[in-house]
Amino acid sequence: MTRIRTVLLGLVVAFAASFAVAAPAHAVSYDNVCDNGEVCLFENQYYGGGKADFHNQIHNYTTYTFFGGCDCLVNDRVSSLRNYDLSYTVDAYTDKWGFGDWLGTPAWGDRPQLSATFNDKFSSHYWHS
Ligand SMILES: [Ca+2]
Ligand SMILES: [Ca+2]
Repeated sequence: MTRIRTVLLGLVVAFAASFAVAAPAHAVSYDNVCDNGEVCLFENQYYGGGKADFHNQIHNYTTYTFFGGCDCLVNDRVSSLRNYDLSYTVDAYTDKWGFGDWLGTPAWGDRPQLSATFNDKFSSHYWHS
């Protein structure tokens, strides 16, 4: 009985280990690193000041804080952004939940200097193909 349990445990460990080896380095959303598949938002123009990186859509920026810079809420403070996804466009909106004016940034595109319409106004973003 003990022997069978040991073998089973060994199989479980081997299974888990195979996963650990096979899985590619996974991009972590909101970890202060702009990875492929994310949109990076910046507090200042030309990607300066605080930074926030997101893999998923975000309905409401008031629940997120910039890494570095002002260390303040992302909402209504974004002044430049970069789309690090290779295939999806990111649409940023001036209001929560995709309301208000919107600006699309294509895959691998960037916005170093947001116009007065959008500067310090974004509150949510969504992806689309
Ligand atoms: Ca990241
Ligand atoms: Ca700003």
